[in-house]
Parts: sequence; C-alpha cells; structure tokens
Amino acid sequence: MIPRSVEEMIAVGLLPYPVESISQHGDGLINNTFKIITKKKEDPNFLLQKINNRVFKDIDALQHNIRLITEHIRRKLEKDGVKDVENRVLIPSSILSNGTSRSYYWDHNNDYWRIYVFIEESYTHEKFLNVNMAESAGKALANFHKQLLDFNAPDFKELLPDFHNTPKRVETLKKRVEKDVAGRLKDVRSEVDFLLSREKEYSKVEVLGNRGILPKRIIHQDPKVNNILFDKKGNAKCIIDLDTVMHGYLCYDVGDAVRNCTNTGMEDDKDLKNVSVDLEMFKHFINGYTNIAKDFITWAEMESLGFGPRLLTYEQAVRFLSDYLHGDKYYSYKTFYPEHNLVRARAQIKLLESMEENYQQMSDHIRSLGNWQL
Ligand code: GN1
Ligand code: MG
Repeated sequence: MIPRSVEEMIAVGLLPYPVESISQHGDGLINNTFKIITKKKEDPNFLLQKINNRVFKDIDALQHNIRLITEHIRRKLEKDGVKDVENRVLIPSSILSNGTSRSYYWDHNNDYWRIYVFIEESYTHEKFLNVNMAESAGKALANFHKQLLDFNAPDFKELLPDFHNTPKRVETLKKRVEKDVAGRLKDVRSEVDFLLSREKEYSKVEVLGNRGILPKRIIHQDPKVNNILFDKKGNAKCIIDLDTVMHGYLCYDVGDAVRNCTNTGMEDDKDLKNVSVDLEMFKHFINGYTNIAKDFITWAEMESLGFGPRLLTYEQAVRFLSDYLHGDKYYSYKTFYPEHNLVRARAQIKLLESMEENYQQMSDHIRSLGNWQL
C-alpha cells in the first residue's frame, strides 16, 4: 500500500513532471522506498525514499556524506574513461516544485524524504541466481573498496559509530537480557546461551583491529544482495544504499555480503532446513572479490575474509535477538508479526552453524587463491 503522505506529496506536485504510477520498491529493513514512473518517456523515473530518522538522526550530514561518496566515485569513473557512469544521483530539493532550500532532502510534516534518479535497466534480487552473479557482485564490492581507497573528505561524518563493533553489540544483548523489557526472555534462553558462549571467539577481529593488524578503510557496511544493482544479464552495475558507508574492516563487508547473498534460505526463513551457506556461491563471490582486491588487500586482511562471514552472521543474530528482547524497536518498520525478529535470529544462528561446519573449506579456498603465506 502506498502511504497517504506519498500521494499527498505527489499530488501537490513534488516532482516537476507528470506522474504515471507509484509502487513500493525493494525490501530494505530500514528505509521505505517507492518507485515513481513518470508519464513521458523522455522524463526520468525516480526513487522516493523515506529516511528512517530514528536510525539516522542527522539528516543533513547523512545526505552530505552520500553526495561526497557518489561524487568521489563518479570522478574516479570519469577519470578512468567510463561512459554512462552508473551511480546514484540525488535530486536537490531546490529543483522540486516548492523547493527553495539547497538541501538534498525534503521535509514533509517532520518526515524526511529524498529522491534519486532511477537507474534504468537495473534490477535488484534477494539472492544470487547463478555463480556468474556471485562473481560479478564480488568484483563490484572490491571495485567499490578500491574506488574509496583515497577517499578523504574532512567533512565526512561517521554517523553510526561502532556499527559493526561486535563486542559492543554483545554488551547490548546482555543489557536487553538483564532488563527483559518485553517479557520475552523465557522463550529465548537457549538462543541467548548459544550466542553468549561464543562471545570471546567473535571478539577476535576487534582485537586484531585495535592492534593495528587490520587496517580501517572506507567500506559499505551493508552490502546485502538487494543493495547491489544488476543488469538484465546478472552483471553487477553498482552498489547502492550508501547510508552506512564508514570506516571499517574489509572482512565486515565481505562477511556481510556472504552472510546475506550465499544463504540457501531467506533471512527470515521459518524452515531452518532451508538455511545453510552455499559454498559454490561463496567461492565464486570470493573469486570475483579477490580478482580485483589483490591489488590492495594485505595478507592479514586476506586471512580475515574467511572469518568475516561467521562474524557478521553472529553479529546479525545478536542484533535480531537484542531487538526481539527490546520489543522490536530497531527493526520496527519491517517487523510484520510478533516473532519476526526471533525467526530472523534463529535463521542467522542456523546459518552460523553451517558456516562454522564449513569454515575449513571456506578458509582453504581463500588460501588457495594466492601465495598468502608470505
Ligand atoms: C538493514 O536497510 P537494509 O535492509 O539495507 C540494516 C543492516 C542489516 C540488515 C539486515 C542501517 O539493512 O545493518 O544487516 O538490515 N541497516 C541498518 O537485513 O541498520
Ligand atoms: Mg537496502
């Protein structure tokens, strides 16, 4: 269903083009996105997105960050002679019908909206459909990292500090267990025990980072498969949903992509038999990633790539379970039934078990790709 506010904004002529249709777009858990198709073929189509300002409180800084990142990437691609640069373009509010300010978002009754030009001939998926897609997505992620190696804007702000700081996520879980505000702890004791028994194991990356063994780089932090745009043939065109771009370790991004993209089931699968890591997809994704990343990745980072998927799956289970215990406050927009976050946490736990079982094979594959023992 299209919210009244979207229809109202369009009706008062938000866009300076006649509109043909509005539809819900994509499956992100945080922001709410609508596709706007314009009447005339020559006019561009748009994505209208309601920004979740409970998560992103500083909208000015958020939008400024996105412009810095997209402009940096655009400059890089143009310098490399890439024609038809595929990249998000934000619409400044000054070109909108009533727009006067020079910001890149729109305030409608204290809700914040932004508009992107829709990238034509682009498709999003909830899964890799074949190994070529996995390989192409791996390359796209590595190219994204490569393009941002020299990104250094003094006015760029880290908006969600400690986003993937797993020990801090575990501390939050412990607090939620202690307070049990929603009275749900009694149903999830075994899940809590499972996760807390692994606390030390999953603090390793933070320790390596603090010792300077893993360098911090600018990374995406949320490279789910539905945050990658593909063309009709399944080639990745670009990475979208740049709200979370911040400093972090490469294994966070590779880990989160593998967590989300190589799951044989769904993130909220109720049937745990469906859920496991697809090793073929994993291998192809890693092949694509390292094919590009070999130019800049360090030995220690390469070693961390096999552990990243386990780490991010563990962390995501901790996050879903914490939110369940907290009464679904964080994922509130997209929690469709009372146990939804618990179902998600259980599916992540199942995926984690599958990755722990297959860890040797995953790490061996990474080691087989180069002389990383040096
Ligand atoms: C959220 O909005 P979306 O669906 O791209 C979340 C990610 C989680 C993901 C789980 C800002 O991403 O961190 O991994 O849901 N984004 C934020 O599906 O919290
Ligand atoms: Mg998204």
